[in-house]
Amino acid sequence: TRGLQLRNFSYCLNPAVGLDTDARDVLTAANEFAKKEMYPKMAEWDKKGELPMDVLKKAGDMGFGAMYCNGAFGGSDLTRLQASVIFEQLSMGCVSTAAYISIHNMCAWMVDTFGSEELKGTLIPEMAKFEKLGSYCLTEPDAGSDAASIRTTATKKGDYYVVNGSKAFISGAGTSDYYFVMMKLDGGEPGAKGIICLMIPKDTEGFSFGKKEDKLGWNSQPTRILTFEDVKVPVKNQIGKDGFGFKIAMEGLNGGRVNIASCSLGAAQRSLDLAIEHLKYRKQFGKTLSEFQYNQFKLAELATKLITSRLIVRAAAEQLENNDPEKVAMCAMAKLHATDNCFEVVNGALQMFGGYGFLKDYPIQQYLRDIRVHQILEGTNEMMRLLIGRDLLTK
Ligand code: FAD
Ligand code: 2MC
Repeated sequence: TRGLQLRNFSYCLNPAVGLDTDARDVLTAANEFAKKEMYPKMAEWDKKGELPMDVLKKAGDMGFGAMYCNGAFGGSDLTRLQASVIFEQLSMGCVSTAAYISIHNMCAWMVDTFGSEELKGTLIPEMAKFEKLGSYCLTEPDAGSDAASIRTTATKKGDYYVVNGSKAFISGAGTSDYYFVMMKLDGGEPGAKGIICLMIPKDTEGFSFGKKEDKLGWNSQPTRILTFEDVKVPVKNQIGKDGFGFKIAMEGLNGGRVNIASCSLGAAQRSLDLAIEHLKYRKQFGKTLSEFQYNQFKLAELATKLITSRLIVRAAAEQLENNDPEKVAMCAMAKLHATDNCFEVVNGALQMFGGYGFLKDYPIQQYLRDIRVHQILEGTNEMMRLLIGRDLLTK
């Protein structure tokens, strides 16, 4: 676990640079947790393909289950910047597990911000401790990037909605307890304004799961299709008002995008730390690889990509915290920049390991496999360009 140690001497990649004392304390706690509880198991979880429930419970004890939710309901009251710092550190220990924790936190925040007092009082304390797990359900087989075109439908019948339809690619599906599902309201407005969000518990009649998807990465968390056949959901399980489901989903994703980008930072930091150690140790042509100027320059380029990524992610986290009007474009920019650049950092670090980088005995290939999907999910990086472009052209 050498590379997970925080260096005390001057090191421009030090993730604590620029942070205040509180954020540094949070960083140290998350770093220790990742080093002790996650990194030693990361390869095993990749093979096993199940969420490590014991470690999630310990993460709950650390306050990582509802990080930026209100303390009144059991949340940790952390800032978005502090949460980003935590996700960066946790992903050094296991990207896939850290990323699931980020989705769970996005769900908890949606309840905390838009849910009824009753839902907050019931769900947040359980979710904060990872006693109950959450899944975010927007994508459908025929509606991915064009999320407002979803077809899962809720028909209101007295105190209940009757839900029919399906969701695709749902992280945590089958294991999670609470499903936060976006759907069309029968008879509601067309498009984004006709969408509602319902919390559907796992064991509800008519709610079933598809097979566990076989994936390139993100293997410590299951991904499945969900099917709803005449599922009865009490109206009191609705998060927010009629017509606000899409807005709630998008507001959740602003934070989700910063968090996923933070998970790419951790993978890039760790891969670069490992590559630096390898270059100093491995000899070819009678010299250590670090003595070749090509490698020195390459390291400098990769380090610059990592630092620019971290800076934009932290700036977006602060804008989100302050609810700045630019937050949507800024979160999109942070996700686009950090997930693309950090993938290049990890790929470049893998190259420095030569053939060893390709072996499963070494962790870099897992970081690479795990962060590839960050360029696709929580809105593809093409959709991030769309959001940024709209912001530029409509002001
Ligand atoms: P499509 O929308 O079909 O896009 C295909 C390609 O076309 C992409 O490159 C896209 O950028 C491009 N494209 C589409 N429209 C345009 C356009 N207008 N201009 C230019 N290019 C365009 N979803 C959830 O709701 N909950 C989850 O928990 C969840 N977890 C996931 C976990 C994994 C491992 C994966 C792989 C996906 C997950 N998703 C989840 C779904 C994810 O959000 C979608 O895969 C993603 O939004 C893209 O949708 P799509 O796969 O349907 O691709
Ligand atoms: N934050 C706040 N509001 C937003 C928003 C955001 N990020 N994005 C859109 N909105 C608002 C928008 O302002 C509009 O509100 P209003 O009518 O009040 O002006 C409303 O939502 C409808 O938006 P658009 O008119 O932009 O809708 P359109 O259909 O044209 O495009 C688009 C929306 C492409 C931005 C959206 O569909 C999108 O983000 N697609 C990507 C889907 C996605 O991110 N999926 C991730 C699934 S989760 C996942 O992958 C996990 C791993 C958990």
